[in-house]
Amino acid sequence: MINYLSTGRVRTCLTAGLLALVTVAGPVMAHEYRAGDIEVVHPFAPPTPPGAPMAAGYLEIINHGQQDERLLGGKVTFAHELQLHETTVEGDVSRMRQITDGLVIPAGSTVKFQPMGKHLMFTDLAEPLVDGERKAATLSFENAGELEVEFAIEHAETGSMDHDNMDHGEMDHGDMKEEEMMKKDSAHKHQ
Ligand SMILES: [Cu+2]
Repeated sequence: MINYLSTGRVRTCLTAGLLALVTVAGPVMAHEYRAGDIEVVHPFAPPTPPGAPMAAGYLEIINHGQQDERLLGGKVTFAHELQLHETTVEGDVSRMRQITDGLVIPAGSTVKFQPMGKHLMFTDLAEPLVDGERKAATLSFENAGELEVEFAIEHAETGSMDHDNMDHGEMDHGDMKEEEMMKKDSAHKHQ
């Protein structure tokens, strides 16, 4: 009904539906994987310049279960290691630390990996990540076990489901800062 359509809630749903169509129709398709109660949504990694020592990867993990899950880590063939990292910002200083004891995905929750937050780090890249390619990876979960996924190589803004111009600007900025930090931060060099 017309009154019904004019409510904010329905407009939001329609907008989301349109955006979903745009996402599916575009060159970059959302992709997802499932193992047990765990769903991995749209793993992606921004392209890297030739010779870059490492790359960041992002994804979303949904725990549909009643039990906490733990992401232990994973492996890839295009880099030496797949590490879990977290960026924290205190004042003007942002720091990255490696999460070595696994990352809890609480029951019924979604954990987003994104620029300037939790991210995956591929260390000692064997080859550059090229825009438009897909790279296979294996993620290891404590309960759900191993899950084969593919990372879409694409820029962060096209991987974002938040279709808001201001968010895009922040994400670009955040991504660049992170790349700069990756070059400078000796904690990120593989030993
Ligand atoms: Cu990092």
